[in-house]
Amino acid sequence: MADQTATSFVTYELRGNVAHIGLNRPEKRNAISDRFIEMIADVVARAESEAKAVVLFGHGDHFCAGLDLAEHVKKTPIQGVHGSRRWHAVFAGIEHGTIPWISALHGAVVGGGLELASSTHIRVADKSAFFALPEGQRGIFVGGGGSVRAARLMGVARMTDMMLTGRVASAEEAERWNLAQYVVEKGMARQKAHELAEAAASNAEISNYAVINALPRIQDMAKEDGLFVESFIASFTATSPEAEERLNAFLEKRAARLKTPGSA
Ligand code: 1HE
Repeated sequence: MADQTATSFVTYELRGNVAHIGLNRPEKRNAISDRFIEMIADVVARAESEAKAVVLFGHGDHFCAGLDLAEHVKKTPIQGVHGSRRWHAVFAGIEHGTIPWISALHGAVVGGGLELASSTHIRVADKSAFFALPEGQRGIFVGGGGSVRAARLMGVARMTDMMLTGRVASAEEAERWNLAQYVVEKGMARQKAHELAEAAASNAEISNYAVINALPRIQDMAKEDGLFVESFIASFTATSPEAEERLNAFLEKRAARLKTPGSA
């Protein structure tokens, strides 16, 4: 049956300045229905108003099994277009919002679940995570931004292979393919994501905003245009009051030094 319950499909908890947002429809493997996508839209807005970073995770044994297929079978073509465009808008609110999102992935990261993860800024997979795009097997196509975001992360050749053959990638393969930036032991993804979120939350807000909003746009520009825009963003951020304080803190030896890889 499609989604008709009154339960909330998301949990929201503020841990310091990091919002933990949980996909919470485990009995349907966190499959995303129309109602569910609106609940995600609500928590995106809430997190932006009170957090400095977000950890996104799934309750139950899986991150997300993608689109709610039970609901999808009843849609007309134009309803399908509107549904896909709504996913685009909500996921764009994550990708080009104001704060960094770190996804903690386990179990199925499948179809629309991979599209959702691809709209976050850093992906942490635990060793139970598996990645697939079974749209071809279901007779449909990606509709949550996957042809743009997931293809850019892993490359169109790998995505074509996944979609044509139903190839399922392990966490380790996903890391090699750039679908995940970290692989951790089973059950540890949320903790690792929280550590990364805290680190990102401690940056200057203006730098995070530039990383989230300027970096992906510059990738879409011609080289000379990208370099030109970069100079303006570099100057704008470097002359901000936040930068002045942070640069002085470094010069006056009040700021922590970089840790070398492997040091505690
Ligand atoms: C669902 C969905 C779903 C599970 N929509 N109901 N996504 C897929 O093609 C993935 C489909 N799901 C699976 O392959 C498996 O469910 C899992 C590998 C993710 C998990 O397996 P398992 O054995 O733990 O669970 P299950 O027994 O298959 O599913 C439990 C219930 O969740 C069951 O319902 P029940 O009423 O029989 O208990 C399933 O029907 C239900 N369920 N996944 C609806 N996706 C914007 S375009 C994006 C396009 C896509 O995302 S296409 C990919 C869709």
